[in-house]
Amino acid sequence: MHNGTSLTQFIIEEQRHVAGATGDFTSLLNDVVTACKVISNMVNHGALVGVLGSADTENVQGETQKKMDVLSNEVFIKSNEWAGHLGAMASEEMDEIYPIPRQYPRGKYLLTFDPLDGSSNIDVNVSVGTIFSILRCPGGGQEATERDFLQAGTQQVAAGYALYGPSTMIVLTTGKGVNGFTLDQNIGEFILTHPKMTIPADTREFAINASNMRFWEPPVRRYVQECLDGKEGPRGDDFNMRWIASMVAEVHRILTRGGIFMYPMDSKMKEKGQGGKLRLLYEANPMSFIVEQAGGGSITGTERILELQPESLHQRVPVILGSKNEVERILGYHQPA
Ligand code: AHM
Ligand code: MG
Repeated sequence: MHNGTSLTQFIIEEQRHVAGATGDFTSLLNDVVTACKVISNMVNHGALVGVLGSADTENVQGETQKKMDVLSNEVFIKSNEWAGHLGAMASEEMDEIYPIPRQYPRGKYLLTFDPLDGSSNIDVNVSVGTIFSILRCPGGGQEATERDFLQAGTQQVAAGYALYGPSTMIVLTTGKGVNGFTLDQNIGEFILTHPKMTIPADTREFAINASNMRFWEPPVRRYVQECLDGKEGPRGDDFNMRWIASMVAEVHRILTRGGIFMYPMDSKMKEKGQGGKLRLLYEANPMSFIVEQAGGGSITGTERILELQPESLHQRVPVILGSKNEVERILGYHQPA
């Protein structure tokens, strides 16, 4: 039994330091946390409650949806549409934005989310997660449009993820550092277990899907080759490699012990006219906000992700994030000689 600070208490205490805070934001975060608890419970019960497998539908990106993708999306909508804090929501699993239905009051925030990231892992019982980002709605939220969502990542009010792993965790930033909370299943509360998470600036561990190696651009090839060359190579040290194919689990490892995560631009994506693999508004931006708040870096290769001006709701970008010195090295490799 843990007697520490609960996530609810933590958010309320943070709100006390914000002049003029109405409690709206605190209440919105609480609803997001509730949604994550419900998803955690479904993920946990898996095959026992018949939630594994394909839904036989496709999302806007042409990816086959898992049952749990669809269910998690519904959970997020139901938990967050009624309370009057939001103007609209946007999700990986919905083609268009979801304006708050007329029977509910509308509020001043926008919520974007990937309800079940890494869902290719769900059927094989490997960690998955939820990623979310909260923005202010420019027009106050009454008639929110897709354009209102197209804000640079630097404008995020809060970002977080839930990791459904051996334990369920929520990691959160409101722009004042990063804190991690673990779900105590006995009392149904998230408890602050990882205060002030920071990413070591140096690392000897990298994560990339090496099956794409033949498509990589020269700077990423060079970086990975130098890691693989180990002690005898230019880095003068041996490196370790991991690839979980769940960005949430990957970022969580990096927040815990450092590392670098890459889903870079490659020639295969270029040919298809695709800007990258991961989506800017509900994957790259919230993760970049968290990583930077923990002292790490996050770039496309040539640019800071948080400064990109989004052009569309489901825009994809290349992502290279993690330990600061490694991110800077890779940025350097992308500069013209
Ligand atoms: P998803 O949102 O459809 O689950 O896709 C995002 C996931 C990330 O979590 C992960 O880093 C990546 O896709 C894995 O891609 P790949 O299967 O190419 O290794
Ligand atoms: Mg995703």
